[in-house]
Amino acid sequence: MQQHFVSRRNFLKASAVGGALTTFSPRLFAQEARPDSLAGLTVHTRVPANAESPLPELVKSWITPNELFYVRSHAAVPQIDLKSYRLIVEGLVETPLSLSLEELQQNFQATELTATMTCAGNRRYEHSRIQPVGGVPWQEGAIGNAKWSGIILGHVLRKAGVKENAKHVWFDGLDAVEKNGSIIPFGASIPIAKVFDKSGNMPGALLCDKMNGQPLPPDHGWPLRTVVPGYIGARSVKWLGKITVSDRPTPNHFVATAYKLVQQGTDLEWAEQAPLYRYPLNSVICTPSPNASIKTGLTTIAGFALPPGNASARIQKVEVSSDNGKSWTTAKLSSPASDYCWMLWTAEINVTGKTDEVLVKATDDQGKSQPRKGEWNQKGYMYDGWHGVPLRVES
Ligand SMILES: Nc1nc2c(c(=O)[nH]1)N[C@H]1C(S)=C(S)[C@@H](COP(=O)(O)O)O[C@H]1N2
Ligand SMILES: [Mo]
Repeated sequence: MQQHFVSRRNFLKASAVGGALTTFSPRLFAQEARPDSLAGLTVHTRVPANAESPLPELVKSWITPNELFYVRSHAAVPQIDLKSYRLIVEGLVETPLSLSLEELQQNFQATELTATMTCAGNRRYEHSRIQPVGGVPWQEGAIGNAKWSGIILGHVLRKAGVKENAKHVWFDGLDAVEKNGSIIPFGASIPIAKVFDKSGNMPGALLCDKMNGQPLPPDHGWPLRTVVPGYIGARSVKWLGKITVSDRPTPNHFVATAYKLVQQGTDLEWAEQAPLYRYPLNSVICTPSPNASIKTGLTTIAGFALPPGNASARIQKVEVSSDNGKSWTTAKLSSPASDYCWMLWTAEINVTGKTDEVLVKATDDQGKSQPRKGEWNQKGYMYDGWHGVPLRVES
């Protein structure tokens, strides 16, 4: 065992580029061993892995291929041994459970759903144009639509027997996030009412072991993650280790403190704000790319639109403008309308010598449209203002 450790260290030393990596780090090793997992993405950081999808790739298909799906991680991919892996279910349940992946797969019925996942920080750089914010400076590519399969969380909780005073379900990852000098798991919780929600055509939460028909890639939470349709990505915990049924939201940093909309950032404001759950209505232009040179006349633009995160919400229309929002052209929706899923769209716009930008905005079936500007907040979450792409017009 010791020998094995040393040889990995030597291997790492030998393979470190320019001597940058001098001490053995098991957390780095996990990432370095898979140098290509982010190859198709625009990388912000490698360890932890934070990388977004190139926008032109995103609109090529309603389902986002795994290798093009954004990765948002707060720590390195944990090394998990499937032989000893157990999903723990505890808290306000009659019978706590400890299940191997195989036991989960054999004792519960598999199901599949298609849902869009997006990071609450998607489009964060827009906030920074108003006033600088920290965090990964996501552009518009921290979003994707996938077929998730696995086991309905409600079935597992029923098996454990939920006690009457249960109100929230906590999820703890097996990763190790450094926060204010200590190491914590990434965690989330959702109201138990979401787990058993019947308003959509799919379960409120899934214990997911397959993404687009393949075992979950390591970056996306192998061997098991939660998928919570309609909620910000942060509620879909990767490398899931423990589920706790409780009468309150989790005290984990990522619910108790992060993922809230605050402006001043006083202790009082942090304490008063509720954790974010559902994502908002949004739309983005994916092609042409910023500063592309375009000939005057008709040009095709394409993108996606995301209905807000409740089951029945639909995109009613997507509109584009080439004259700063004075006039709007209705886009053609080119993909299925499905609960918790984005729609792809294309539009023909007339580019003139005066055009310097194209804009998009979406309206949902409640008649609500995106605001011109998103509301700034300290952590740069939920940017939902009109998306604009600057163009260079060739005359
Ligand atoms: N254990 C764990 N789960 C996690 C995270 C994390 O860092 N650790 N990041 C969350 C955030 S903020 C998002 S947006 C989604 C991203 O999922 P993806 O990387 O599969 O796209 O995972 C969520 N689940
Ligand atoms: Mo996120």
